[in-house]
Amino acid sequence: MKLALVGATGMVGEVMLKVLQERNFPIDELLLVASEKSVGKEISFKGKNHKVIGLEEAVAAKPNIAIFSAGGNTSLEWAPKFAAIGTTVIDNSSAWRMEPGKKLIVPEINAHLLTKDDKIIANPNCSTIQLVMALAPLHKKYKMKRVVVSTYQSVSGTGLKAVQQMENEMAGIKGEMAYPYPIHKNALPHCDVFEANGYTKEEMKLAREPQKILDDRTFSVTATAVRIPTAGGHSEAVNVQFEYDFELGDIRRILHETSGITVQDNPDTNTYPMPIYAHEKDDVFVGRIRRDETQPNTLNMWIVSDNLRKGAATNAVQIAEYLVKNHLL
Ligand code: 2RA
Repeated sequence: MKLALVGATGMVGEVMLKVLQERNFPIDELLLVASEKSVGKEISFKGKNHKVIGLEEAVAAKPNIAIFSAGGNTSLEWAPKFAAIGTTVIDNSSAWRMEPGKKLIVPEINAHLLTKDDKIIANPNCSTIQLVMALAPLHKKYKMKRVVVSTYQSVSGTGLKAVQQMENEMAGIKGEMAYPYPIHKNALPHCDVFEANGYTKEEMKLAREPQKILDDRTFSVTATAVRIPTAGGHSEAVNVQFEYDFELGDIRRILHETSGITVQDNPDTNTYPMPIYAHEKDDVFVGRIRRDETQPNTLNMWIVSDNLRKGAATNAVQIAEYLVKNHLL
């Protein structure tokens, strides 16, 4: 198996290498790919140093799989070039997610849709993945009508520059700004750019991606995405109205029984998910499960997950594992 990691020098790329090693993904040859300015850099994987190469050289090497985490523009230009020579691309950017004919995959929910013909596969947005991981099994039984979600997103979702801004501000150092305002001791209701409808791109990803993943447009999602100065993961306060009424015990049972979900929910012992403890884990953690007494068939819950792992790297590697296991390459 020849695997190319495009965006190897970024935060997600770094986590991707960690996850590939932890899960012992079967790699005979690893190609670490980045922009020209990083070509020649050395990165260690499984105790062996690998020199970073450029995109032209990576395409010429004809990898079996190329996992991209290099931004939308690079994906739009280069994913088709890899696909054209038979490489299967798993892309972390938003470039292909809503493209008709491109599949948007969370393996626990819809990996069964994948075929040998899928040469560009989209990894959903991190805040979408943790949301649908918890909602999918509940939707199956109780049928969602409307979801209201407020996110509390880690600076790591923006990248290295944002983490550096937070650390500089905490240390009282003036440095480069990733955000229009200070992030230390602050909360920015502004993730990604604003669209004409007054929502941010991040909020519209949460409004659009779940319907494609669950293949159901009978429910709607409205979101407010907020950046907060944490480093461990994204948190979400979710209010979901169902078609049918539910028993809280059954909601908890369904979530307990869902692979990839850990329920942490006991007010008597102050047990609930927190990003500081979700950091570097692959599960999606759910707590604060309670009925919304203000309207029928409605549930509140709190969902936390490491946005760089299940929100990006681990989900992409799980897609690659599914392709290998089911001989779809
Ligand atoms: C963010 N989900 O958190 C976006 C991209 N990683 O900024």
